[in-house]
Amino acid sequence: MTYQGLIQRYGHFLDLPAHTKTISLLEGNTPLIPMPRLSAELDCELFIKFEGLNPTGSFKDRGMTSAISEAVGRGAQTVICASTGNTAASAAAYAARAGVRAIVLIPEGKVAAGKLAGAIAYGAEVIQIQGSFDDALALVVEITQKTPIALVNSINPFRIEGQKTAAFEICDELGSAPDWLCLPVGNAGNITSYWAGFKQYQKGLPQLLGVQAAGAAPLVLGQAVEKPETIATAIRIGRPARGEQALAAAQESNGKISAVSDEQILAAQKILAEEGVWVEPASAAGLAGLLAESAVGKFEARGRRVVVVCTGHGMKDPAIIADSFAAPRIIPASYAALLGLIGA
Ligand code: AN7
Repeated sequence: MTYQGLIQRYGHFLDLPAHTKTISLLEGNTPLIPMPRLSAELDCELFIKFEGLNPTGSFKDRGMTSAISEAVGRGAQTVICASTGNTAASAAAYAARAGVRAIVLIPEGKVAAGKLAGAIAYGAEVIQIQGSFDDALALVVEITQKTPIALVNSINPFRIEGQKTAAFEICDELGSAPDWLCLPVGNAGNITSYWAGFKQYQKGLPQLLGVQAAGAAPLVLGQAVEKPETIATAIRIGRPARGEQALAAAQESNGKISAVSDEQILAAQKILAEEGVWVEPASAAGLAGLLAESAVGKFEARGRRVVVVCTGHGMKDPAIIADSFAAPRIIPASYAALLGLIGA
């Protein structure tokens, strides 16, 4: 059967109202990529769920197909979200597809180039807020309580419904849930969705390792972070809307929420790229957390099946790479110069 997107494939598992009008860009169906080198190093069976291969380059498309389909089905003319970037691009694309207006609020100067460009390309009205993601989220919550504008942040329960499908796909592909699922945590919608998805699908439950950036780790510190800071701008969030649910999921699964430094995140990004998978910094947090747990011996890797969720594509944030590497060398367009440079 031709692939028709997540609502078509898993709609019977999703709690969506009858008025839902499917808006799809054939999201989901992302590969579970085996990582033989990392597996050998950690003595486990490690896979990357590469969510960067969704239509707008991040996992957000799973929840956006469902949230926009519901909103449009009940007649919404305008949708709005606060975003560190990926939600903005995704909301913009699905709103464009549906022919409705999209407004996105982003923290000033802190959104990676590929995300901002995406939101603009898809035709969203992009507004920078002199504040953090958390400030922007408070604003969109207020305006959607007072006007008919539809909220498409992951506070919206239909976002969670759509994002459950990633857990379904992993179970379908492996035949059962993995032993461990490692993923970045920002506003905590995704970890909440995975846990709900695994519980519903009844193919076993993984232990969850949710990973925050050390400079934006309210769930590890046990309190909100007023001025979150991390190079992983996607998860630069100090007051996760679904923080309680994330903590409950980690605990129920006998897993944990941990924090890693920006250096650990960048190191994990490099390790993934060296095995052919380029992800944005936030998306490397899951692996960074796994490596940190393994190093202190808390993670019993041997023989385990581990899925690391890489939430967004490396192309979202080209500056992170471009800023830290020397520009490619320049030579005259001559064979001699080429041979002289590379040796042979
Ligand atoms: C690549 O786009 O919050 O814990 O506004 O872009 O479900 O928030 C993005 C979050 C992980 C964290 N990886 O997911 C937004 C936004 C990437 C992300 C997360 C985000 P949640």
